[in-house]
Amino acid sequence: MRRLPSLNDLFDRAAEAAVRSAATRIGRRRFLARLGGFIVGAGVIPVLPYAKAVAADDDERERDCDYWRYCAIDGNLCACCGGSATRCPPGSVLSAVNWVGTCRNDEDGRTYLVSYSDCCGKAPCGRCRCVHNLRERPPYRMGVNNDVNWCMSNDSIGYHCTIAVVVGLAE
Ligand code: ABN
Repeated sequence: MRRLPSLNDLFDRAAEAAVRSAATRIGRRRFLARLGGFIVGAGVIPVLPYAKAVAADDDERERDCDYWRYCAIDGNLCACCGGSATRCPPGSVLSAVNWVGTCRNDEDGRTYLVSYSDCCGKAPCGRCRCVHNLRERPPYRMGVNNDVNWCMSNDSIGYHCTIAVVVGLAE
């Protein structure tokens, strides 16, 4: 009695036929190039959701006012305004001057110098207002006071939001 082909056999035959036909139609070199692309692509695609998940975690941390880098911030988090903790949103410009804080990162127990800059030249973002005054000094020491619109030093003085860039270890 003749055995019915299994699903695996059918897949094997279909794949073989497709590969043979592609190899004769497009030539060996181009076929091998496409096969290489397919293999690399197939390896990368399963990684994408993971990479996205990691990026989403980072985004979420950067929108949280209690994120360690924001220990001396006073402003609206640019991460909630189309930018990130370190990047001004499109259409806004970094302030020419900024202020600094020293923040402890509980993950590694070390203290870092963090530079805060305002992003300017666009209507106020208004989202994620975040105010911490750790080690803030009175306004006569302006570089270590955060209750100032640092866009005043720019051509376009409108305040949009604030970013926090780690400059280095404070110790
Ligand atoms: N540096 C943030 C900010 C902007 C305007 C007013 C107060 C504080």
